[in-house]
Amino acid sequence: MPTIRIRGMTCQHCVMAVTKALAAVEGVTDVRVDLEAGTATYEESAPVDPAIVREVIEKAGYDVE
Ligand SMILES: [Cu+2]
Repeated sequence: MPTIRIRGMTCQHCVMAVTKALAAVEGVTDVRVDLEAGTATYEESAPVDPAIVREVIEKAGYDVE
């Protein structure tokens, strides 16, 4: 299960925004965002391009480390 580090999340609203952005990516399921750790994990039902994951998170307004 991929884990990514995300910068810029400060509250539950950020968690929801990142969760929604990730869940919308084809092949991504079971998104879990940890606000305190600044991480997100997900399962893959099909191969997911990490570049697309980075792109949607950045579009949502956060930075991927
Ligand atoms: Cu927030």
